[in-house]
Amino acid sequence: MIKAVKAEFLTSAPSIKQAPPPSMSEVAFLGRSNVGKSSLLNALVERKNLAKSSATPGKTKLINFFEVHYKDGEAIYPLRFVDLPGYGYAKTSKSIKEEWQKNLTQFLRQRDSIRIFIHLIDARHPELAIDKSTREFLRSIARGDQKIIEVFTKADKLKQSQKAALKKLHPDALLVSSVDKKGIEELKIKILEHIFGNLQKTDTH
Ligand SMILES: Nc1nc2c(ncn2[C@@H]2O[C@H](COP(=O)(O)OP(=O)(O)O)[C@@H](O)[C@H]2O)c(=O)[nH]1
Ligand SMILES: [Mg+2]
Repeated sequence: MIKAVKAEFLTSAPSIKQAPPPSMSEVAFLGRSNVGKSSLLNALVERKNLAKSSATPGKTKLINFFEVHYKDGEAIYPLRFVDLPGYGYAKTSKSIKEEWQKNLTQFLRQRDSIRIFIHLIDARHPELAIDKSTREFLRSIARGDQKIIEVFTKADKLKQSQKAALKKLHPDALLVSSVDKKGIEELKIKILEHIFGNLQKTDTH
């Protein structure tokens, strides 16, 4: 088991200019409002309320940074989680949306310390236009050392046959559930292996 031995909120920033110095490998999480991003972040660090589920989704347009240390056997893996504002929230005004689009795009393009983009997609609605354009956008900006991981959330809501169909269509994606914790360990492994290389599997019980 990979354990989060440290998980702390670091800071919030409204744009790349105010972001903390890019001194560590970062994992950026993005997806539509309500996709289950806060729940997934909490599940990944085994905390109940690190990433607070916001009462008014889409209102606080801040980039949140978390300092995370994973431990696997004797090895410690330090990294940062970057929680990006949920997009596609209907009640946000057009000008705020445009301003945010600009900030977010700039952040994603220019933040060199991002090693992984985690694109969250609701497993029940896998074909939304906004997710398709996000996929295209990420593919268009990702550098060679940056990995894109597509994660289908709320897998517990799908029947076995629906899960199989989704897997077939998206063989590289992960199906996860923050409710029954399925796929969480697998996602941790994918994250750590991309950033730190193959993990030592010496202490498998
Ligand atoms: N069934 C199920 N519901 C989930 C899951 N993850 C999140 N939710 C629910 O989806 C809603 C939005 O979750 P939240 O994590 O706040 O989404 P965010 O807006 O993307 O941060 C909440 O009502 C959660 O309880 C999941 O894995 N399974
Ligand atoms: Mg949230």
